Amino acid sequence: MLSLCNSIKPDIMKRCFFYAILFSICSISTSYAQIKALHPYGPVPSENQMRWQEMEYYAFLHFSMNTFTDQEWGDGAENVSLFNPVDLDCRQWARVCKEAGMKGIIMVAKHHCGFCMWPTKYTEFSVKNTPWKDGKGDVVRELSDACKEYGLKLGIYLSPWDRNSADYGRPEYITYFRNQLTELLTNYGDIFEIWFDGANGGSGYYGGARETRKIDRRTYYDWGNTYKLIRELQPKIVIWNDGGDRGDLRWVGTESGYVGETNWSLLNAIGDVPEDMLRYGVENGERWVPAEVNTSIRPGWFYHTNEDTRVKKLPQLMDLYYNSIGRNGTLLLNFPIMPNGLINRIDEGEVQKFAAAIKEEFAVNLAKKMKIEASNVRGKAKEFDPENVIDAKKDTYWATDDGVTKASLTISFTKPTTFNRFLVQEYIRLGQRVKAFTVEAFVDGNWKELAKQTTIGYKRILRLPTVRATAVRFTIIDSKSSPVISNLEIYNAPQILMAPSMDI
Ligand code: FUL
Repeated sequence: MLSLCNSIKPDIMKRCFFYAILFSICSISTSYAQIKALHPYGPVPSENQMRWQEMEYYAFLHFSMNTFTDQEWGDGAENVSLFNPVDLDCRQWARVCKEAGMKGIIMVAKHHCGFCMWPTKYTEFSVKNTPWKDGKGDVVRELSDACKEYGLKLGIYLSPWDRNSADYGRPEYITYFRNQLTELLTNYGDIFEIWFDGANGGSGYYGGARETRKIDRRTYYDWGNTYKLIRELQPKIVIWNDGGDRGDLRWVGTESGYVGETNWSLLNAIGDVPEDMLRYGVENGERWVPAEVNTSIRPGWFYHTNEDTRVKKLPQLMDLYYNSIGRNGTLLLNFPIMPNGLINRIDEGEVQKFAAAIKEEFAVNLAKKMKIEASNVRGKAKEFDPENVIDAKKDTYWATDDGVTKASLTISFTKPTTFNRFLVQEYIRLGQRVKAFTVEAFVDGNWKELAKQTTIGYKRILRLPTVRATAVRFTIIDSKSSPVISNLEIYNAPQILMAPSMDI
């Protein structure tokens, strides 16, 4: 018996030892996995919204019958023979936009007057009955070709309100509207964004009826089924809609060119969206609906000669940039096309200066290759190392342990360094989390607060007073959950000096 025990014992002991090792390996790796796992917090962007957000800056082009009648809104009774842009050159539009650093163009294919810039099968009120190219022209086709040539994405503005159509206000119009959408989303390649303006119903020509027609903007267009059609035809599209149904993107409640400093990319799934929600988003909103800032380089959306002296200049364009892209929004900047079919040289000149200034401001990232330390690193893991915010890779990030919603990153310069811009990005694929943060500079042995701000989101850029410092401290003082920061940059932007100008 004893000899039997003796012979079993070493075997049992070996097994016990083996299981003990296995158990400890398992528990170590489980707790490591627990530390590491970082789950999305709240709503997150779709792939389409992500692709769109990364475009940052793109153009709007307003060109229609209004261009020839010197109006902002046509009533739908315009004479088509007025449309004759003799020098029309969509390659010029694309070149100007490309040189401006834009990533795409959204063109007005149909404004409220109902005039169609492509030879649609469904109405006579289109380019096909104009003197331009003897009715053989197609502005959407020409722009789509030019965008392909210049590597730009194409977007379409199709006004739901149609002041020309005899059917507007009746169920038949919805079929007409969807037929037009189908043409536009089938025949011109990939469309990155579709834009449905909020102006809906009122007085108009309406096939000669010349009356006022009211619709219920929530129910009339049956947006649910229209969206289904759009997504079938263009699976990669994003929908902008200010007309009664939540699309993928939101208006910011103003056309003056800014979104709130606090800007959550969230809204509630249903319910009214008052102006302050458009401006700031909703902190605990149930859906990801990011902000697009739309504005024109001139006071009007359409071209008016008398606005040639009122084109936005560099300081205004810079404000636009920081108040849109710098506040977790995108910038949709409009060029009115002239009756000859070209973008005005003044607009081109201003936007080129703007592009050059942006390039100059963001030329040298002073945070690159500097020493960076964090007050907390999730699981002390390499995967969440603070170095990730200065590695120029958009899919790596710094994150903190669960429950740590207050944390800082300190960047030490190798020598005293002058700077005045701070850029920071959250890794929004895991949700928008940061609620408040500060930026401080280490000047003459003391920390000096340069800014105290709220949200970050996809990108936040701060214009700071110019300081000379040996270190910068970025502190998240409040966050919905562990902050996840993917990028941080520091710049010293040159001062913009403007020659005094006189409006004639
Ligand atoms: C507005 C429209 O009524 C304007 O004419 C312009 O198209 C602008 C972008 O949206 O609401």
